[in-house]
Amino acid sequence: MYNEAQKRYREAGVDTEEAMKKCASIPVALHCWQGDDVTGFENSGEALSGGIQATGNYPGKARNPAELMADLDFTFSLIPGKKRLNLHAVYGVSSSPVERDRILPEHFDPWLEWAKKNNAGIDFNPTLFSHPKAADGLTLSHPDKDIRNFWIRHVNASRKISAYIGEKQGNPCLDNIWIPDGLKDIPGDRSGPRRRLMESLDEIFAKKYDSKYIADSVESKLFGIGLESYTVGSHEFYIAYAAKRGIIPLLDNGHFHPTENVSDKVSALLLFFDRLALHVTRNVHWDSDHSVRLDDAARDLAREIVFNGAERCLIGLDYFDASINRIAAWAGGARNFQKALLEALLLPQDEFKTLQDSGNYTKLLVLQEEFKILPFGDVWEEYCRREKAPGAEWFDKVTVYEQEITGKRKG
Ligand code: RNT
Ligand code: ZN
Repeated sequence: MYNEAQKRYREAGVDTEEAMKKCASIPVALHCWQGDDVTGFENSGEALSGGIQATGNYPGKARNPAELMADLDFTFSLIPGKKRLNLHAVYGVSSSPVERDRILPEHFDPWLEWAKKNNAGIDFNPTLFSHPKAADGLTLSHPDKDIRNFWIRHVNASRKISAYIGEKQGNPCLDNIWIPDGLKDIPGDRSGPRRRLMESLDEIFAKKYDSKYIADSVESKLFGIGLESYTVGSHEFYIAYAAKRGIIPLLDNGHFHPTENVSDKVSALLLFFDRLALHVTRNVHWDSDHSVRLDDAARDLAREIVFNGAERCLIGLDYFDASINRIAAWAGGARNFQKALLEALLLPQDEFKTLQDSGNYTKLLVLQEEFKILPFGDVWEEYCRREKAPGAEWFDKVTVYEQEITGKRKG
């Protein structure tokens, strides 16, 4: 089947071998927080806050580091391609409770060990939500300087951890700052909180680290639940901030109006930024964080990543669905984005460009449609086989894991 598919693609001017090789080299970071609904290991009893929500109560979520690591071992085994692990600061491992501004690199040593075993790099995020000091939806832009300082100390501690991880693993750890800050209703002052956020970030980034160890990014947002009228860290705020200060912008495709094409932003931003970070998710009417499907949004985004230089894009997944088997949501979404990348690598980019530049829009349209029905599935199965990842039978494995492990977890 693969040989036949290879022939069909070759006739269409595309090398399947090269596409598979390239696909296997593009790192995609898996977010640890799909395994436990963004709970983390603080055991503080704080509910998830910050205007984000994991809906559903499907049984079997990971309750401690050992369970989350076991689930991740299994999930990684279901996904082809080069993988990284994306951690949040509340996933530190410690025998006693640690305040957010006191977290230390050593709390993440168990994760470094895990990553080494799994041959994966680690990325990191400070956690500025699900905490009493973020209860009113304001952190780095809070009018109270003591609260701002607390969160500045937390982000400082996080960047120190990221640099430590980067040094240990021998490649930069992406440290992504997302804050929930916003207001439910129409602000009386839109400028003040933004100025305070800018000043907090400037204080944070005054501390310089070697770019061999850490890559800093800032993630914008449109709105949060309960914070619908105003978002301090809006798209314009962060694009301008990142451009002026030499920081990487991070686009989460759930953080834009549903009719906006995030894929279209990639080529524009990569003309002005060296690198672009991405959170890949699926927004259903709002920032709902559904597991990624192989839909047009995912395909278009993958195509722009591939066409504009995947090595300049730092790809991470970001969704948290608690209404279905969490591992199926995790691995299924990752597999779907892998499919989108492989599909994009199987397109004749140069030919598309030539057709466009010579004004042959008729053939450009026809060809793009024809490529949709080439035997992609056979190349995908071959890619999975070579990557020692399961093909279509991956879900049978999830079912067994559920019967034997996650299904037996109570509470
Ligand atoms: C929230 C942002 C952010 C979080 C994670 C948990 O809207 O997308 O990236 O999802 O940090
Ligand atoms: Zn995100």
